[in-house]
Amino acid sequence: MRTETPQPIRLTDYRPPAYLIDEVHLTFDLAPNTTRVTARLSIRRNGDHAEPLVLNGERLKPISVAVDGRELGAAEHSVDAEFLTVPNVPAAFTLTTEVEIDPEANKALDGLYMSGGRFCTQCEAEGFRKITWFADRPDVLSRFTVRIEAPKTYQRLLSNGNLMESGDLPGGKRYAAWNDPFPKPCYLFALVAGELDELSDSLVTMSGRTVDLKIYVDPGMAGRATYAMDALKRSMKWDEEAFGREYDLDLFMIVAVRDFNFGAMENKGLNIFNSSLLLADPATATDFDYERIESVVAHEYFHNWTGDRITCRDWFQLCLKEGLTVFRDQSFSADMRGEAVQRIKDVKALRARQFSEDQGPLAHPVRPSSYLKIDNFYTATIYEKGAEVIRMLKTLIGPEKFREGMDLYFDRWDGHATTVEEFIRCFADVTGEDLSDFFAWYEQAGTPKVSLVQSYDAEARTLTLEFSQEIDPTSGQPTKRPLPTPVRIGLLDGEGRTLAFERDGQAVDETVVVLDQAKAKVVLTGVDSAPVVSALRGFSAPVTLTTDSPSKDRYVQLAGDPDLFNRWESGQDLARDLILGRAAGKPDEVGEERYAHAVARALADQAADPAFKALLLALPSESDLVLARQPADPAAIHAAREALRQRLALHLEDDLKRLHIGLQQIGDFSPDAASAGRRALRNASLDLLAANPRSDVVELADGHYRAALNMTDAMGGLNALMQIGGEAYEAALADFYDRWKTEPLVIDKWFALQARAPDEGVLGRVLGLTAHPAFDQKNPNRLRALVSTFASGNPSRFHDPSGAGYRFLADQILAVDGFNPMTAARMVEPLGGWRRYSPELGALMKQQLQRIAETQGLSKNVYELVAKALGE
Ligand code: B3K
Ligand code: ZN
Repeated sequence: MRTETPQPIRLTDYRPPAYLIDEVHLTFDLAPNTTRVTARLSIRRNGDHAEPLVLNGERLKPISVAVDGRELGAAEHSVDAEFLTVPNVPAAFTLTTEVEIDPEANKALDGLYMSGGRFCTQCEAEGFRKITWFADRPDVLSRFTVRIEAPKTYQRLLSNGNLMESGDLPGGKRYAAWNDPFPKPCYLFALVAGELDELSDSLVTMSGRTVDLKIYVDPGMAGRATYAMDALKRSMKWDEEAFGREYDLDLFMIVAVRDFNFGAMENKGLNIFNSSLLLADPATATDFDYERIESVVAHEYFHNWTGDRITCRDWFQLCLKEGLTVFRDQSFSADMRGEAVQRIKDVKALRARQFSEDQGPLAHPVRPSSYLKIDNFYTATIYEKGAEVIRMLKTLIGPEKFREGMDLYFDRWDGHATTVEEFIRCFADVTGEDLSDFFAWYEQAGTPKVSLVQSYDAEARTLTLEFSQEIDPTSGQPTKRPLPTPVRIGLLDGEGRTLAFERDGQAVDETVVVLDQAKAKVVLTGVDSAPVVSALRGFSAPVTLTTDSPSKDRYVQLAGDPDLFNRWESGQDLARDLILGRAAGKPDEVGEERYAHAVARALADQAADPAFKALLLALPSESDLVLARQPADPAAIHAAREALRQRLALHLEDDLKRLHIGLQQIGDFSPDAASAGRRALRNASLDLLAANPRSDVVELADGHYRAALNMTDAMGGLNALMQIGGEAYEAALADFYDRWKTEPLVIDKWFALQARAPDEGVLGRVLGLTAHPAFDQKNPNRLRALVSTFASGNPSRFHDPSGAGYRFLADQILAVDGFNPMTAARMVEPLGGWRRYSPELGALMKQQLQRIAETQGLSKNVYELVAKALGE
């Protein structure tokens, strides 16, 4: 165990900065092991008191410190592992510092580091302090001028803003000077240097300005950036139309790098992307990759306003930029790809990641009130639940008032760092409503449990809906108050037709009931027949809903609820109950047949979108099912889910084979949503057929793999073979590796696929793969592809009763923590939910957490998560 317990940072301790830094001049003399950084900062006191100047700085080799041109002696300043302190400074002055850093040795991938022989940076949240001494906090906004000097081999020298000049220097070197006219916090600083190919384009903005657009990628890869460029242009137009937001600089650049701790980063004017979220062509990227690229390119671009022009006062306000920007990218994707399908995918992701977080020791509010390492708070709660809160706000006040509030926010806070309170105040101001109750959504952790009891009075033609709401205690929040929750409701008759009704005397097809107390009763009138209640349409609030509807109502909904989200949801509910029943030793064979029959009918619906049908065909994932019943038994869930898949495969065999043939690609590949939807349905059909491992199915899967004209289909075939295992699978795996061994992003898929295999030998295979020459623990994409896919994506094998899966994960976490704490910490989550499993499994998981906690020299990042998981 660590000897000193790290102290948390608290929201209530926020103090405005003692000093502001208006201008920053940085000079980088780049060399892989000895980069010299000279910083000239114009600093002024913020307030009346003369306080010591304290700047953050870590892993810096000090060279010199000068105030107003005079170098300070040893007695005039001090440097420790975290800070530079200058006790006496004037009210306004220039501080000039020189430090040396070693980007090549930086395997933590924050600050300035090297990836593939190129220099690149990642500064959010606290990486800038590893580049130079600075007030590394988001409420210090400065104008940056950056000069980069480097040997000529580093052909491109990039930083934020506009290029001022560039040219040759003596000694075989070059330089470039950049200026960013928009004041920004240092977490948005970026620098890239190296050999890169450029894809360039331009766009005329709403006010008629031409913006140059450039995407930089590994040499030879420019052709794979065309989809990202297209997505960027669509995002820029969309933000103009949907939010009135225009791009502000003359140049917008994106750079793709291979070694990156997460997805991408919104540095002002110079976004840096994990190459997996930027590069795509039909041969190497799946439709899922295309979809993610579109949404992440949009997300980072949208940050230009929600994040860069208006930023966070402190890191507790992270959801101010992240939740809001996720909401914006989800809205964009819905417009690009269809609202219902997008909503279903977003809700699936929310449940898989955020609901599980809420059920575990790491549950925290959308705006947390304390942390040890802010890096650990880039969570599904901040991002995905943060987006849900904005969505509810829009539902509650309506789209016009929402837009008015957003306009006011942009107007009022442009150029500032602000808080969630101030954001909400904009909506209170435009509506005249008191939104203080709503604010509790930001402060209270946990997923509300809403239950609904319905009673119909045929004589009075009334439907009474009785709601109750409760939230389980979470760490540090033993009691909860009710949250204002919008529940969108429609009614169907027994045949599945929309049943109109009256609410407060008005005839309507749909209504929103707002629950603002622990209990609420609503009477709908003019209800002509016993209704099927379609509640929480479009997943109007991030809650779990239980109703007293009989399963026959779910079948009516599955057959034709006009709300496609609820149509899909009713199928998932039916499947979940059947699987959990079987896992608990109570199989319902009649129910399973009935379900298979209903799915067949839904598949036959000619009006339905193939992408939607593909979602209908997929059963709830094992990870979702594990969350639904506790203590969870992953092996029993796996077996029960497979049994239902087999029944579906048998029952639907002819339909699935017909779809498989009928949806074959005709003509050229197109990544658009409609074509992707057809591929999704075709691959989902094959996936289900593979539940029945007969030789004709093996042949079908093998043929599918070998005939694939794109990566989506190749992975579809390989995935079906992987489920069945055996010779055909091994041969296809070898073929795939051989074919793609020079393509890192494709080889990541090869590793990940093997980690998801259901067979008993999978852990042995995964262990073997850690010794494969292509495995590289230092590359986060590769590491996650193998280790995190196994731990999170293969519950029945990860939770092997021997505890070997847990031991493997703990070994990996400890090894990675030695050089990349941020990424190591992101691997802890699968062990964190140990209380949800049987006492035997839970004890083995806990044992590994304890082993990690007792390791000497553990990073704060891993320590925080492990300590929380152990309940310390
Ligand atoms: N803002 C970055 C995430 C930074 C994560 C730092 N640990 C990307 C994004 O959310 O857009
Ligand atoms: Zn973001």
